[in-house]
Amino acid sequence: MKKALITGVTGQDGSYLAEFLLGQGYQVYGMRRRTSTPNYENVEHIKHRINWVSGDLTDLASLIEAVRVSDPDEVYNLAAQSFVAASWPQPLATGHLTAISVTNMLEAVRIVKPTARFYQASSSEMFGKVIETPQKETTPFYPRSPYGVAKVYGHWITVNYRESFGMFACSGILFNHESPRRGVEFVTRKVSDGVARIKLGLQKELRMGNLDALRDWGFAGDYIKAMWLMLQQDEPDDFVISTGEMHTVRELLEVAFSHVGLDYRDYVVVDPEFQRPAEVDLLLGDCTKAKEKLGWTLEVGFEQLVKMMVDEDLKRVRHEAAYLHAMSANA
Ligand code: NDP
Ligand code: GDR
Repeated sequence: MKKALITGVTGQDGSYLAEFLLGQGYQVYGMRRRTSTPNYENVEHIKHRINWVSGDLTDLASLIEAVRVSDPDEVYNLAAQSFVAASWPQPLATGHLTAISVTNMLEAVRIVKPTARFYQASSSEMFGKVIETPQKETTPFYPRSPYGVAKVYGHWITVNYRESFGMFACSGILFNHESPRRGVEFVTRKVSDGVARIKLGLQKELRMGNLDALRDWGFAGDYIKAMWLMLQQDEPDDFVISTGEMHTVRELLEVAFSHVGLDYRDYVVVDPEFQRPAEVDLLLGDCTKAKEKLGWTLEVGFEQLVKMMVDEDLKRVRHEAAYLHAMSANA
């Protein structure tokens, strides 16, 4: 039985990846950090099947121990400060968690189990300012946020450990991918949650930032398969993973609101609070290399993804509202 260690297992991608690897017959070790209130929302259904190890990205000793205890064949390094907008008010924390901690994790693997295969969660945010479209593995980086800058470091240190120490280390340059498990501050989930609340009469408006931003949005459940495929190859390499289709935030709003019979223009308010100091105007990926070398394919398209997210939020918000109603009736 193969063993995999996942950092960031409680997050969106980690939860789908853990599910997938369990389905492939892996023994899954999930690293979690200590928090005052444990957060298992995304992994509640598989919690008892995961071997839990504690560790924090910023604490090398804990990472060494996590690798020692799990003795993994594969390590998926997904943990990070992943919210771009938070990286301006917290640039140093983002640097520690999203950049330097990649070296911590690589060091833990190099010291304890250098033969383990290593996946680094790199990002299309590294491309940032448009230099070339569509963006592929050879497109130069020009990050536009402290988060993007940190991810560039994570990418190059992964490549460097591969070249310096012969480690099987891959960097997956993934474009935006979403799901009902997406954090609620990210734009797709903010919209699906907002639409559900407005539809159910619990919210009157949705305050948004730049509606003209263009993104290449895919489904997280498809993207985690690409991570696994990268670690099954004969040679380590870096791959762009994307849909090759882009849409504006405005189109996202149109699809989401019209799915419940509403017009977004009646509810959306543009609020400067959600504009970024420097924006990435456009991301569009070319994943020809992944299709050809990994045989990776997409299953869920943009509209299907948005509707799935709205439907799931409608169910959840309805359930929460019914619970609150019952509580107030009993009070
Ligand atoms: P999430 O924000 O959903 O998950 C982040 C995870 O990192 C959580 O499990 C979080 O734990 C964990 N984490 C944060 N800080 C620490 C720490 N100090 N020690 C240990 N664990 C920590 O991110 P996603 O699942 O969306 O993304 C996964 C990775 O892929 C990230 O590195 C992200 O930057 C990258 N990425 C994501 C893309 C996307 O579109 N989703 C695209 C490209 C790259 P906790 O639950 O305790 O907060
Ligand atoms: P992003 O995702 O920054 O691309 O990073 P996010 O969903 O936060 O923003 C996408 C685009 O939407 C615009 N936008 C808004 N964004 C948010 N969050 N809230 C708003 O109200 C809003 N209005 C407009 C943004 O300006 C932006 O252009 C995600 C993260 O998962 C990263 O970890 C990952 O590396 C990249 O995707 C690829």
